[in-house]
Amino acid sequence: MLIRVINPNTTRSMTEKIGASAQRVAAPGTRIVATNPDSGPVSIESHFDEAISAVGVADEVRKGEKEGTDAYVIACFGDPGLLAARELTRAPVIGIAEAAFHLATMISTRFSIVTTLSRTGIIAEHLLQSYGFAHHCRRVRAAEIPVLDLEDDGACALDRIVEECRRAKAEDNIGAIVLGCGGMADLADEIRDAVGLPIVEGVTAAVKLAETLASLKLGTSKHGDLAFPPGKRFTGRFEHLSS
Ligand code: 2AL
Repeated sequence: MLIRVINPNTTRSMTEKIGASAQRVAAPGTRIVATNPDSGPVSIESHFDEAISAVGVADEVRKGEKEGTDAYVIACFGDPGLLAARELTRAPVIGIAEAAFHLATMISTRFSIVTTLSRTGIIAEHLLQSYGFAHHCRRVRAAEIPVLDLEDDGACALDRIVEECRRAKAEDNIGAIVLGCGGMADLADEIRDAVGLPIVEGVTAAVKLAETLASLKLGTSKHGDLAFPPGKRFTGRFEHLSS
């Protein structure tokens, strides 16, 4: 089985870390290809960053279609371009936020999210609402870490995330914590051991769900709104998308 794990930002070190975490939980026989767009923001911390990155995610799905990809993972916590990506393939496409929300509700009645920056918290809140998980989430918390600090050993990111998770455990009356950034993919075990709660991490959750859907031959429905987009002419820098 071939799973393409797309890091929507263009920071290669983060893509490699995400790929290693994905491969660590993958079943024997699953091959992970971890990629990121050639162009776009180095980190995704705003609605603008998300909008630009969604074009890169679509490009990565189009590349994956030429390689016989069995399932895709979008490894950014805003799930940028998720529905557009689903339109481009028959394979399942899983966003790390939706994967984490689903698994968290199966092991707890209430969870909190610990994400990077307060301003990206609103993106998680919108997703909770649109996916129907708002009632399951007590609180969206931020450790106030810029995304690229997760790539910097000197930034004490782990300590700050652990501190925020401990506050969530003490104050939120929750059973589990969802980590709110693809760049936290390698931290779940250490955080769980330090905090003493189940820690749901989206990249690993999404890989296991992607394997499950692909092995059950459950691909993206092409009946209705997720059918391939209608062919049409694109202009200017998107002319190559014309069909
Ligand atoms: C993210 C993420 O997962 N990757 C990135 O660049 N920005 N989202 C976030 N809330 O920090």
